[in-house]
Amino acid sequence: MKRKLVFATHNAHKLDEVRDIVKDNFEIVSLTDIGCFDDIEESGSTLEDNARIKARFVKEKYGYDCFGDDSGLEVDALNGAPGVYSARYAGGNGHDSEANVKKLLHEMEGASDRKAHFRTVIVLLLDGKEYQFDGRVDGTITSTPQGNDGFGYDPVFQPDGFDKTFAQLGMEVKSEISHRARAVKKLCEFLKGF
Ligand code: ITT
Repeated sequence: MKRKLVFATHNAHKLDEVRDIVKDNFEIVSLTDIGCFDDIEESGSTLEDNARIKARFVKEKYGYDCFGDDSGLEVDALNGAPGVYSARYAGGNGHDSEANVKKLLHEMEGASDRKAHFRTVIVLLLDGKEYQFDGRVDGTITSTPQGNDGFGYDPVFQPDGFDKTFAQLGMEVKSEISHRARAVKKLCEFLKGF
């Protein structure tokens, strides 16, 4: 029987991306699947802190082995913003992707350096120990949104080596080269030993 591991997220897109990569020895379940609807406050000032907060919350309250992740878009010309604030860049409760993208394009008006990267940090709590994995993908911010796949900043992020955005390239490419895919691959390599 597959061993159950909680991915501390409600984000169905992220869950699909991870399940696509971890196919073998673990059954990945979400916060929704375990009935956790608490508002886990992502109060850390780094991606690492937030990933740890999510994983520890689940372990402490529900007892499951668990991993939490946090990702963000870090733009060179904006000194690494929106970074840890990527989900709520445009304010409010966050997760308004259209507003976030609009604000990003506004902040970058006239910028000649359009280099950016997505970064993911995963914190895994397994058998009483804590482990950390990270992944990064470099690219540029386009001047207008293009494509309908994916989520968040995908319509304006063009990974290096491609002439289309993540939202045009879709899951097939994303599950190979995305920040999350790279961090999850490291996680999977590690999990194979269990
Ligand atoms: P959780 O419920 O797991 O917290 P989330 O949507 O907040 O889901 P993350 O913390 O991983 O997701 O990422 C924060 C934000 O960074 C996310 O809302 C997007 O705006 C952006 N982001 C992260 N990964 C992305 C990706 O693969 N493509 C586009 N935008 C991404």
